[in-house]
Amino acid sequence: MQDDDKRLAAEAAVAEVQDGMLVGLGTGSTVRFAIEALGRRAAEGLGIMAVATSIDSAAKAAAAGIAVRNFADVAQVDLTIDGADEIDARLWAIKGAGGAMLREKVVAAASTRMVVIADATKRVDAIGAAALPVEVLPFAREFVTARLSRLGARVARRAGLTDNGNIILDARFAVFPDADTLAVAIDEIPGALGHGLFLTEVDAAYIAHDGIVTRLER
Ligand code: ABF
Repeated sequence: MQDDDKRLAAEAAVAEVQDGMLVGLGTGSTVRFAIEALGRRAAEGLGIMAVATSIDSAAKAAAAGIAVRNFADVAQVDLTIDGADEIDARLWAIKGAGGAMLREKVVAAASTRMVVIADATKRVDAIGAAALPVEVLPFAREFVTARLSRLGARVARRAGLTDNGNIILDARFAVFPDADTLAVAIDEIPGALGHGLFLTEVDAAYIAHDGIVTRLER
């Protein structure tokens, strides 16, 4: 059921893709459905290329028959389709449970339009219950942990490394601070390379619940 909703939301977003577009591909299980749907449209003759926000999504896109460009060669993307961990009515999102939020934010910022796809479990009244992931230069691990703690977070280091060779610290807040202030505060920590607060990037969201897709537009 949840997978059906992920697929419906993904297909609704893929319907926005037009011939000639450079499409940004997010990461995660919902995006996997978008990659499959986009692959089917490409097989039917839609002339698109893609950039991916993770090694995993790049591999899935190539396997689906989608031509994938190296994002390092790209300055602008037409439409990016990505998942989220939480999204609210303001189209504020927390992303990064999949660990790809730094590349996701770069690609989102490069995109003319950025669309989130999700099943209804991701739709919240106000973001903040999910852990907020912060990608951190390994060299700065304890320093950034201390700075995040000072902002009121309980901090846990996630196992493994990102596609960029960095670590992730998951920050949880008993009471979520003002999101704008928090985003600025984390942006200002040297060694914190990126975080999962997306407050300005999302232009629209397709949220599916029990087979019905709702579109939210900024
Ligand atoms: C990425 O994958 C993220 O930013 C988000 O953390 C996650 C969502 O994954 P899923 O669709 O599997 O819930 O989009």
